Amino acid sequence: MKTMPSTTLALLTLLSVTPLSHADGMNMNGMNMNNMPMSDSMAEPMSKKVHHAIGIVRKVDTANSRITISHEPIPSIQWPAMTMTFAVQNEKQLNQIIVGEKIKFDLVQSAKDQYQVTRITPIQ
Ligand SMILES: [Cu+2]
Repeated sequence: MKTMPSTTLALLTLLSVTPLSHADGMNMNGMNMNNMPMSDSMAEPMSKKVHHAIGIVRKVDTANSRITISHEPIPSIQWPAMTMTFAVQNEKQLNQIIVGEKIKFDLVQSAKDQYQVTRITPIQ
């Protein structure tokens, strides 16, 4: 008689629903940006103000037009240094980008708590 211990089945079920990677979860929500000192007095209407930043490329996701960057502090939006994933405005921006290289990039607010990369320039 063939028996499979129910504990084994339970374990397999658990494993199958465990996320294999947290890399894609590194967005603004995951970073707990809500605790950052973005004061209400600084609240301004969503503008197309361009912010400039410098960082190291950690991941390039051309299929989803996303780039993960360990960026330096960005004083204009009061961000500390962190690693996070951005949507890029045009996936062609990712064509020449290599993981590990240092870049300067521009970002513009695209929605509440969301910023989109509008330009990427490798730094020699
Ligand atoms: Cu950030």
